Parts: sequence; structure tokens; C-alpha cells
Amino acid sequence: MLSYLSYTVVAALLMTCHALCNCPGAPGRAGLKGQPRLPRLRDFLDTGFHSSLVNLKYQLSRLEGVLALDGKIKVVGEKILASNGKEVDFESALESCEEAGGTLATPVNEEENKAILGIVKQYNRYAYLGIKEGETSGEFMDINGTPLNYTKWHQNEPNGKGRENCVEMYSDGTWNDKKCNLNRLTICEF
Ligand code: MMA
Ligand code: CA
Repeated sequence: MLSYLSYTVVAALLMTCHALCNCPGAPGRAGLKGQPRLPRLRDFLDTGFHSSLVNLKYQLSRLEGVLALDGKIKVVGEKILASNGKEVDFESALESCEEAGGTLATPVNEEENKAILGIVKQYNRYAYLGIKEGETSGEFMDINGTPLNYTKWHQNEPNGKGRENCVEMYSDGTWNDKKCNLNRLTICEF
């Protein structure tokens, strides 16, 4: 029953997609002189490849649904957030995120900050963010060295004057510059 339902949904998606798709060789379209022409082999190959991609997207969105339902991941815009529940120093946290193919969670807007806060609250632990202080003290940047466009500093932060080079998220979602050798929750983005 479920697999029949999946098949129907995929078939419906496919039909919609193919109707929207402006493929020059789409079967059933009129030929040069106005009369319909027979589909070419390429049309079938294209449809097969296209339907594989549609099916792949559908299966991935189902998996995202399962993991999100279980509280294992949070999807925010194009990002996926996840924690391993471990509290380690900054470098170890970054390393485990990178090993998994991601990086430390770095909020670039209020929506992402709130999603990360959700995980901080879920584990009831402060978390390190993917943000570090640059050469100039008081100047913070992401892991790639790009200056921040969005910040959510707690009142009177950052106050480390070059002696607190990492950033933690408090349980109200605000940020504090903090030493890098403490144990904080690992939250990664993918
Ligand atoms: C601690 C430490 C600092 C933070 C202040 C806020 C005393 O230092 O967490 O990073 O700015 O508390 O009072
Ligand atoms: Ca501080």
C-alpha cells in the first residue's frame, strides 16, 4: 500500500515536472510543420534520467522528514544542522564536523540562529559556533576567514580583548566570546 502510494506520488510529481519542463524534445509536442512527431530515443533516456533525479529528491526529502521527526537534524533553508551531543574544545568540535563533511554551525541570519538555539536548548548545553577572532582583536570571522555580516552578541560582548578567541552560544541564543579550550556542545552544519 505504502509503496503503491509512493509510486503514485512520484508519478504525479514526474508528470507535473515534465509538464513544466520546457524540453525541446518532449514527446507529444508538435513538429516543425504542426503535426505531432514520434518521440526519439533521447526523449526516453532524458525522461529516465529526469525521473531518477525526481525520485532521488523525493527519497531524500523522506529521509530528512524521518530524521527531523526524530530530532536528529534541523533543516533551515539550504542548511542541515546536527549535533553528536558531545562537549569538547573548539578544535575537536570543528574537526568532528569536518570529518563528517560539514563545519561548525555558523548562523548567518536570525532564522539560522534560532534553529541552532533549538539544539542548544534540546541538549541544555552552551555550544561553540564556527566563528573565530581575527588578528585584530574584536574582529570576528567565520572558519573561512570571511568577516561576519550577522552577529547576536550578548550585552557588553565581545569583551575578551583578544584573550577570548572563540564564540559560544548561550541558552537565550546570544553570543559570548570565550576561551577555545573549554568543553562546549558540538553543533555542525551541512
Ligand atoms: C566570564 C566569561 C566571559 C564573559 C563574562 C560575562 C568572567 O568572565 O564567560 O567570556 O564575557 O563572564 O560576565
Ligand atoms: Ca566574553
